[in-house]
Amino acid sequence: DFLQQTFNELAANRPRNSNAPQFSYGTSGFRMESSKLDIPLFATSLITVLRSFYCSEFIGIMITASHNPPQDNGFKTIEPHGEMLPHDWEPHVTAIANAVYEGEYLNFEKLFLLIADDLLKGVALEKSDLKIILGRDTRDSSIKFSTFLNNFFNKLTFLNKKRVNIIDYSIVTTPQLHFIVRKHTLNAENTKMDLPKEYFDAFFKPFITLLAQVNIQSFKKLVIDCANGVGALQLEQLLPLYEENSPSLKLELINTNYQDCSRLNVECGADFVKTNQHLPSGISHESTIKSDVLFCSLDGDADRIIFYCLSKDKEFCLLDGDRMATLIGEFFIEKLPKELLSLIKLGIVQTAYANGNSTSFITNDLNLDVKCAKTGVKNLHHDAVENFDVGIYFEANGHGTVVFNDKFINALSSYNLKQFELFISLVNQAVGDAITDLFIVVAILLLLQLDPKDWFKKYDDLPNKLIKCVVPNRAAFETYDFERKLSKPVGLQEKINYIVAETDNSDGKNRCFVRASGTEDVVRIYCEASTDTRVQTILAKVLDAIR
Ligand code: NG1
Ligand code: ZN
Repeated sequence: DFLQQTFNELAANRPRNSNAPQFSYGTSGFRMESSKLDIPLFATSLITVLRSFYCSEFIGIMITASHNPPQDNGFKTIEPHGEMLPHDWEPHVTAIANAVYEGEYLNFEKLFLLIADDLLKGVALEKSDLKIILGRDTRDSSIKFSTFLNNFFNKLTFLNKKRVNIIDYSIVTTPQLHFIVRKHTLNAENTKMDLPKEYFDAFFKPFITLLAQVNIQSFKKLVIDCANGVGALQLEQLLPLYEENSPSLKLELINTNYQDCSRLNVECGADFVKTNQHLPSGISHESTIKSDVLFCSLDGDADRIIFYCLSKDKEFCLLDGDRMATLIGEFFIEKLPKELLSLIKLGIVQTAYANGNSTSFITNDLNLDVKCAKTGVKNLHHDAVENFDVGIYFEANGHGTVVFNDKFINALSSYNLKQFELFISLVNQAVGDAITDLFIVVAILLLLQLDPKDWFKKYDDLPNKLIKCVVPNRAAFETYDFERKLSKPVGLQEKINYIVAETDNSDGKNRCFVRASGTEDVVRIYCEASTDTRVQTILAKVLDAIR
C-alpha cells in the first residue's frame, strides 16, 4: 500500500508532455522502435527496484523484442518464481512511463536517479537488498540498454553497496532467464550460476535419456531455423554434447548468424514462417528433396517454435501452436491409464487466433475441454492453471507450454510410469520455451512413432489470413468476448457481422475479428473460412470498413 501510494503520487506530480508518445506496459512489457525506449527503460528500472524490495527476492529484466524486426527492442520484468509482472502492477509501470518528459539521455538518467532516490526514502531500506538479474537478446541496442541498467543500479546511492546485487547473464533466451531467476529464488543462491549447465541439466539430459530408449523411425533429421538469434548461440553449445552419443536423429542448425543483428528474424524465424506459410531462407535443396526431414523455426528470443514438413508432393505443411497443443493432448490421452485420466482435469487453452478446425478437433475427436483466452501467454498461462490439473496452452503462433498441479503429480506417482515421468521433466512449466517445446514435440513423435506428415493429416486447417492495418489511433479499438468482438469504434462490429454473413457462408465457418495489437502500432484483422476466396473477400471488405 505504501509503495502504491508513493507510486500514485509520483505519477500524479510529473509534468505531462502532450506531444510525448503514450507508452503502455502490456502482457509482453514495453516494445517499440529502439530509439524511443529511453522512457520505458526508466519505468522498467523503477518498477524493478520497487518490485525487488517488495518481494525481497531477485527480479529479472529481459531486454528483447522477440520476433519484431532488428530495429525494435523492449523490456519485461520477471518475478522471483519465474512468472511475469502481476497484472495489477502493469498500470503503474505505464503511469510512470507516461509521466516523464522525453529528454536527453543524460538528463534522463539524472532524473531517473533522482526519482528513485526520492521514491524509496521512506521505505525500510536497512532491511532490504536490491537483487536484480539481467538478460538480453542479440540486438545491437540490447547492449546499450544493458550497459545503462548495470551502471544505473550500481550507482544508486540510497543503498549500502553491500546490499546491491546485480547479476548479468548477458545473452540468453527469454525462457532461460525465467528459469534462472526461479532457480536463484528456490536455491536462495546469491552468486552467478552456470546458466547453460543448469538449464541443459534440467531439460536436455532427460531428453537424451529418453531418445536413447526409442527406436528412431518416424523421421531422420531435424532442421532448426534459429532466426539468426540467441537460439543459435544456445543450441550451438548443445550440439557437440548431443552428437557425443552418435544419435540416429540428426540435428542441423540453420540461420545461425546471431553476430549480425540486422539479419535477426529477417526472412526466417517462427513469425516469418507462420505468417507467410512457406519455408524460411537458408534451407538446403538437399533437405527439401528428402521426405524424412522435420523442420522447425524459433523466434528471436527462443520462446516460441513452429514446426513444418513437406508432403510427398513437396507441399508445405505447417505444424503450428494449435497442432502442438493437440499433439500433446493426444499424447496424454494415449499414454495415461483411463483410470488416472478420469481423476484429473486435462484441457487446452487457445486464443481467438486458433484455427476453428483445431478447436473442433479438440472438442469432437479428442473429447477434451477447450478454453479461449485473450492474446498473450500471460493470459493463457493463468487460465491453464486456473481451470485444469494438466493445462496445455498454446498460441497459434507457437508460444506455449504445459502446466501440471500437485494433484496430477501425486496421482501420477501411484502408477509406475517411468518413461512418462521422464517425459514430464522435459517441460519448462514456467513459460513457453522453444527449446524445451522442441524436446517435447520430438519426444512425442518418436514415442508415438508418428510421421510428421501423419501429424499434419490429423485435421485440415481452415484457410485463413492475418493482416495488419495502420490506423490513426489503435486505442480506439476496444474488444470483448476474449477479443473476438469490438465494442468500439461504435458500429464497426455490426459492419463486420454483415460482411461475414453476406459472403457465402453456407457451412457457417466464416469468422473474422479485429483487435489492436499490444506490441505494434497497428490493428490486426484475422479471417478464416472454407475457401481462400471467401477469406480474401471478407478481408478486403473489412479493411475498407476500418479505413
Ligand atoms: P499482439 O501484437 O498483441 O497481437 C503478438 C502476438 C501474440 C504474442 C505477443 C507477444 C499474434 C496475432 N499476436 O501480440 O500472440 O506473441 O505478440 O509476443 O501473433
Ligand atoms: Zn519471443
